Amino acid sequence: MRIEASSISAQNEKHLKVHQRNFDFLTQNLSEKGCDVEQIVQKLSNFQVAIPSWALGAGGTRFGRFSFHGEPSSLEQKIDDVGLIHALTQTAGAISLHIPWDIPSDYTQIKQHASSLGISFDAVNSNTFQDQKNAKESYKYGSLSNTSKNVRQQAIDHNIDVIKIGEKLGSKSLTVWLADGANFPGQSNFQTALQHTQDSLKQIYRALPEDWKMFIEYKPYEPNFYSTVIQDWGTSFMLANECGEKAYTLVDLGHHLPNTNIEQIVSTLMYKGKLGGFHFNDSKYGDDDITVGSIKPYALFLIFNELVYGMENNPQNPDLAWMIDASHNIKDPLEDLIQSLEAIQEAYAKALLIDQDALRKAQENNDVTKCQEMLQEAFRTDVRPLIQQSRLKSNGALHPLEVFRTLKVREELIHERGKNTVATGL
Ligand code: PSV
Ligand code: MN
Repeated sequence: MRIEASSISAQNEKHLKVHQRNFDFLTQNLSEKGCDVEQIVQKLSNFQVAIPSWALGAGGTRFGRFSFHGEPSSLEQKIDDVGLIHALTQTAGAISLHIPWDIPSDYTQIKQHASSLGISFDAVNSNTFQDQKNAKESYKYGSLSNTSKNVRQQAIDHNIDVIKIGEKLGSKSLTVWLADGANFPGQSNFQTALQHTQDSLKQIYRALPEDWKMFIEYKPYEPNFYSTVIQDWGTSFMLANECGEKAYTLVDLGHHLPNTNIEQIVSTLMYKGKLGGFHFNDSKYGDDDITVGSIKPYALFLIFNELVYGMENNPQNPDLAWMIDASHNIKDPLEDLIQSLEAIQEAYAKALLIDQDALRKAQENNDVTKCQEMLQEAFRTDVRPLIQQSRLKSNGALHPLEVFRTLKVREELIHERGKNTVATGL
């Protein structure tokens, strides 16, 4: 199924008058405060977030999995799903593949298919947290950190294969997330595990094409519950520095212990030019992978405030790779992803309202009350007309979720694909 621009604009017709009124009202208010509304709308239009191929099927938990039917059962269909989200939101122009879940059989055809939908290939992700069928070695006790040289070599080779697959697709980065760690005290020698991981990452780094980046993700716990080799941003940062200038830290919002000040981590990494990418999701307790902005929208806004500051003031930091990394246990993944994209755009738009120079001045003067007021004033502004305007300009939907339902997208997908298809992924 494809959604034509004409059916989106027909749906937009119904809301145009109200949208114009809201947008004009907000534009006037913001302009009086010195905001450049046109520039903000342009920045929102330019902002693209990759959709992970593994988030298009039902996620499930270790207790069960409930299908919502019509899941994509091939890479082509996963790209179709991202195409649907992108047609509606104009914000999801890329897909991030996980290997070996998504190995293309015909590269030329898959590239043509993606580009016909305006979709490019973002970071490729390696998988050394599961054993693959017929694999010689097992990752039960780790991959890049394993005590066995043969296991480490298999994991290194896999990452190099993933780079080769990504090259054929036009990807420009590799994301490495390791489940390596220990479940019990005493199980692992921390220093040896770290040393092995560093050596293995350096070997993968050497295979990286000139114009590629390597992103090193960290996570405090799960699936190992006592220790994780790359447990925090400091370890990732240290490893990225050891590897070289093309290696960066990747921040996944769910990979922090409760109440961690993620905005400060973001700021430190950008200051050092080492923040490479971002995985968006939200959580209440752990790596819950739920809809972005559903639990802590203010924290997300504070993170975006630092990102905006960094994007304007840290030329030493490269452009960031944005991706949603969520799991959909009970909601339709496409609806959930649309909600996440909206929440990301909202936090970004609110952060763009902050007058960074004025904030700096208030900070220099230690005017704490004013600093807080400035942030909260921006956060309390309803910026949705700005996001809608940016979508309208790019032929997206004013109300993507409503159009998704009005056009009966899920029903159509079930009709095309059948009820019991299952997407690859976790
Ligand atoms: C791990 O929890 C993670 O966030 C990594 O990004 C993985 O690649 C992804 O989830 C999918 O398992
Ligand atoms: Mn992640």
